[in-house]
Amino acid sequence: MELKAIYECVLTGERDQIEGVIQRALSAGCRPADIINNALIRGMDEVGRKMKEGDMFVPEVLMAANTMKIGLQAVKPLMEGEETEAPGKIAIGTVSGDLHDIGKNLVVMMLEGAGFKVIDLGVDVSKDRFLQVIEEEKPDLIGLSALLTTTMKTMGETVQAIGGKVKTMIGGAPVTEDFADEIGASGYAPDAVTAVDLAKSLIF
Ligand code: B12
Repeated sequence: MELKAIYECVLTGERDQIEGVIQRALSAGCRPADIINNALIRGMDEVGRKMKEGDMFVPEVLMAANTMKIGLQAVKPLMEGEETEAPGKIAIGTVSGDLHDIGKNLVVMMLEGAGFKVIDLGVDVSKDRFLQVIEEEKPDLIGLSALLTTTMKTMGETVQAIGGKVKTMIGGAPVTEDFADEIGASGYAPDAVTAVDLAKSLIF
């Protein structure tokens, strides 16, 4: 019931309502992970379907996306601090030309929740910026996100430019394991939970 209300809020872009609805769900005993996976992400999936079918357009999608962001912020404090010792440093960003950041933010949140130190480079991150961060921050791992078929190309170029300097993990809706092999990325994860396991396996 409560999860359905959160899902509806994302779908209709009710950004003023989402926090209250989430608080009610938490008070009713819903787990933060369920709120993320079974309400927020499901809502965004449905938004994606509607966008594809031409039932929703960019302004409405943007409202839904903002609502999702506020929702994620409300659950974030509850996901942190499960582990204490930082298992590694990860720099992550959405590649050049791509402004989608909801999935990337979710990955950041889960990695932080798992104790990693995360440098969030934001969106539209150029190849040179990734290289600069590798030089300056010496991360153990680089994460790259792409949501457009056009920016998958940029992702490939970026991974190739990074070469063997640091391991790379990639993700985003159009990205696949095969694509990761094709561009020479160290690993691919389909979602934020798997991204944490992947990061651990790549760093250790
Ligand atoms: C929200 C959204 C937008 C919002 C973005 C808001 C924001 N701040 O992110 C706005 C309205 C701005 C937008 C704009 C555009 N969008 Co848009 N958008 C979407 C939508 C509906 C949802 C994306 C999303 O947030 N999903 C929810 C998150 C949780 O899922 P996710 O991103 O896949 O992330 C998960 C995994 O992929 C993985 N992951 C993600 N990143 C990473 C990184 C690593 C390292 C790892 C390991 C894992 C990982 O973990 C995440 C969590 O589980 C998708 C549809 C879809 N189904 O994907 C279209 C979609 C991606 N958009 C699309 C398009 C075409 C556009 C525009 C070109 C539209 C336009 N005409 O202007 C612009 C492009 C702007 C740009 N230059 O980037 C198309 C892309 C088509 C294609 N094949 O390239 C899609 C698929 C819609 C469609 N069906 O047509 N969009």
